[in-house]
Amino acid sequence: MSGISRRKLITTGIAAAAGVAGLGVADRMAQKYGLVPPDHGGIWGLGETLTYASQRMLTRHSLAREFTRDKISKPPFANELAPPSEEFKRLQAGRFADWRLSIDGMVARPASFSLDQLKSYPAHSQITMLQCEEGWSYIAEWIGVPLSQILQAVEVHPQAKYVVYFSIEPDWWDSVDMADALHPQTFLAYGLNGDELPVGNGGPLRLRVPRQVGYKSVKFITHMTVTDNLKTFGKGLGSASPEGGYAWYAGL
Ligand SMILES: Nc1nc2c(c(=O)[nH]1)N[C@H]1C(S)=C(S)[C@@H](COP(=O)(O)O)O[C@H]1N2
Ligand SMILES: [Mo]
Repeated sequence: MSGISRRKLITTGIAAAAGVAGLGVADRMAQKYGLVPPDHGGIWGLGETLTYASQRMLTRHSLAREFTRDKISKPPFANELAPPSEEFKRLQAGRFADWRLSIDGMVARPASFSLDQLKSYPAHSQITMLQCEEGWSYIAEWIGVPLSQILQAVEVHPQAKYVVYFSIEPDWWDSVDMADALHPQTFLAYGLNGDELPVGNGGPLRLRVPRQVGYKSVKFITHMTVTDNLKTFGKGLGSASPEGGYAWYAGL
């Protein structure tokens, strides 16, 4: 497909999603509101941009479905895990007292939080479904602090566009845009179903992103960077997932 007709299709999709007339308008909107995802594959990668842009237009403020307590899955099953590293075992032996979440990048006050410090913020909870791209899912109560609270504490620069987050597992890192980072259901989760978050489910600390597919909810979070440019991370596609063929934006 030629560059021009691709572009036309994208802007037609955005125009439809936004309910505006005219491809020129839609084109300018896509640029202005940053609706081109980092893994778009070319100037106008058709599928990814269309999905991301129309989801963002339609669901920017929507909430993931929350369930009543009787819908919680028993027992919550966990995905397969790689064997823990020596570093992880050392932290676990110390009951995670030395676990830290550091935040840097486009923030006024880079900081490092212990679990106790994170728990000193008002705890929030949500009963939501975690859906794996492989087709299975479970419903659980997630307890933690909304990421927005912590981003507020470190004072994110107004020009910031993304939050990149890293696991103690080196292959696991991802990012979300500010709409998802500041979304009220995006949690730094340290609890599950009234208890500590089990290691099998990403304990002691995991990012919970309930509006996207399970792989965005990265386990064992140790570091976050706030940025306006994803090109300098990994292969520049926004996360490890597109490097393996999965979409950066995996909205439900
Ligand atoms: N660090 C890390 N995070 C991860 C994974 C992983 O293997 N390592 N698996 C991902 C995938 S593919 C899914 S579906 C969910 C599974 O969450 P669960 O183990 O709580 O079921 O975690 C995601 N986060
Ligand atoms: Mo998954």
